[in-house]
Amino acid sequence: MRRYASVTFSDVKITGPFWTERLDCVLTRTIPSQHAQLAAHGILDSLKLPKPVPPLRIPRNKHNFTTQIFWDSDVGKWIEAAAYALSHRRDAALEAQIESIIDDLEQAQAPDGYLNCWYQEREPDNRWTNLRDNHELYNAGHLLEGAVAYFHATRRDRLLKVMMRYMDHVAATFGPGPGQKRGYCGHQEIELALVKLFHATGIVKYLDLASYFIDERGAQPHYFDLERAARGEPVGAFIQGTYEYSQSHLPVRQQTKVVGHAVRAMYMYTAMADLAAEHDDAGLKRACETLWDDVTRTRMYVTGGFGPSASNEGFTRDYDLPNDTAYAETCASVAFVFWAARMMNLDLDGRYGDLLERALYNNVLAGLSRDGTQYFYDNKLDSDGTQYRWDWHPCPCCTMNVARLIGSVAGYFYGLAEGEIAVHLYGGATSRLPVAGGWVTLSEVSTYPWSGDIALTLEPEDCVRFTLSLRIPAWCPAATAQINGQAVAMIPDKGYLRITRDWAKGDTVTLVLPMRPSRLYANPAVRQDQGRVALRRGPLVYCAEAVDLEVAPQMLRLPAEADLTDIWCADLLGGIITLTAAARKVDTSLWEGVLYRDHPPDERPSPLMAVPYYIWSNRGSNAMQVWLRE
Ligand code: FUB
Ligand code: ZN
Repeated sequence: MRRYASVTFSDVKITGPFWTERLDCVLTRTIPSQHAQLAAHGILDSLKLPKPVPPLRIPRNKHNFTTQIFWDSDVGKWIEAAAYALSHRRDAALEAQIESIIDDLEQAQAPDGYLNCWYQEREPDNRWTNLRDNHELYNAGHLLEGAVAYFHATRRDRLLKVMMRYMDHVAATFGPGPGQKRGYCGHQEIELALVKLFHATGIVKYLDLASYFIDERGAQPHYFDLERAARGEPVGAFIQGTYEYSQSHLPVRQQTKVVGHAVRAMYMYTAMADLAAEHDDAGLKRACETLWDDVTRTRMYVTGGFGPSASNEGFTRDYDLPNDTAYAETCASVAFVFWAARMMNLDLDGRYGDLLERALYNNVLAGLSRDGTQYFYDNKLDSDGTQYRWDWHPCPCCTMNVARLIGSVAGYFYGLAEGEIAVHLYGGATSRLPVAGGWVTLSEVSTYPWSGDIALTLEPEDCVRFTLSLRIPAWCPAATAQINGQAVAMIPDKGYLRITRDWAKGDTVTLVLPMRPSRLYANPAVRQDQGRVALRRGPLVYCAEAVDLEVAPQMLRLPAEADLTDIWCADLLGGIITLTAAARKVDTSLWEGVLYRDHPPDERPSPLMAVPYYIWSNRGSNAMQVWLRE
């Protein structure tokens, strides 16, 4: 069933200014600073076993839980991000840091292959006794992704071998066979990692284990019930008290609503889409499509954020998308990008690329400061100015997630199928791609997302016939294209312009995706957005920040008839396009000491300037709003 395969990031060179700047920042600033933070917070030290058990660094909460239990995952994610950096540019000092961590992990690994620094240090007798809460397999999944990425980047397989020994242990422990535990993790992640391990090694056992974990989830008798009873705990006495939280309330094929913890959900859907492709499993694909429609039609922020609620870090009700309390965890949008990429491989449908792009350019990028060292965990769409990015977090999951996605962003640009190259993302990239039995070098030059003028040059080794499929974003109804200066009929097929011809050296395709500032409105059922408007230009959603206004954005109104103008500001925030309009501000002068009056406030003219959402909060504490009163 898998019709398209992603072109791995290391086979695509980013050349455009937007992503080059973000990538350089992550490689030169974010990854080194994260290593320093991991060291400063005792996380690297926690890998050094055996040793006397030190005091907890992160105190337990009222559920007796500490996020320190998943420190191994932070290490795994950092190794993965660092491995992407090495694929771009080898760096002896960075490799030495990774090798030193591998020394510790190799040393820590138990003779039977088990490897979990928390359990081995603090609860050696409690292995695999609380899969529901304690992230044992989640930690393994992230270490595994790190190992696979490091192997791809360097061909060094020491960590990969450690993790294969561990996965052999996991495969022997879990499964439907006699004496095996019929368990799976309360925080999905290992499933998608095992698919990567299968791809790296070709060993089917790892794919089978991923399938087992996905298929067993939600089966009765419920494993988490059995495990709880074995621990002697009362029913329902756990952090969320519901299996929706971990999407284990039903077998995955029966799930039709996106519920619970958003990151868990997105990692699980990613693995489901992977397995649908691997096994040609139409039922699993259908489940993915149903869940995709559900979340993107009723539960997604305009910025590509997911999960409005802090209390479960996840989903609530349809159309419940509060702006000032939005959780919209950075990790959830990163994981949504993973899922969308898998869906693009199952089916070349522009809706996947459109929303991948929406999440990537907005909620994901907002998670990292311009200087690459500060982060948002939750991504509000309305702020009174009290939120600011932080340097680190007691639960630093989002930091390495945003780093690993930006470090590998080139891997989302292209897809390959029999006789076809699909271009999903634009922004300036070059790649040498295998197609129709030969090789073609494809160069795409653009300053996307600032301009939609895109120039593609094809250099096949020999003249060759294949299809070049170009995503035409749904926000762009007026796209045009030319081949060697001749207009092409614009008849996109499910969001892609598919051009089949004999391609020769030096052929050029010019694609123009006009980007005009435009207005977006939410379904009236989103009560928080009624009477409000959001602004966008191309893939970017905009917001108003107080620093650019005469008043806080909450005191502004953008009349429906106001024209929007886009302006390139070379000296602002490294060069961005701002949107401006003649807006109206509330006149507060008659409201001094008055709470209620019998007529509304007067308004005065006031200019609006809006900046891309992803770049907000880079100029100090600052009120901000995405959905403006109209
Ligand atoms: O539980 C591990 C990670 O920490 C989750 O994915 C995030 O939501 C945060 O809770
Ligand atoms: Zn996170």
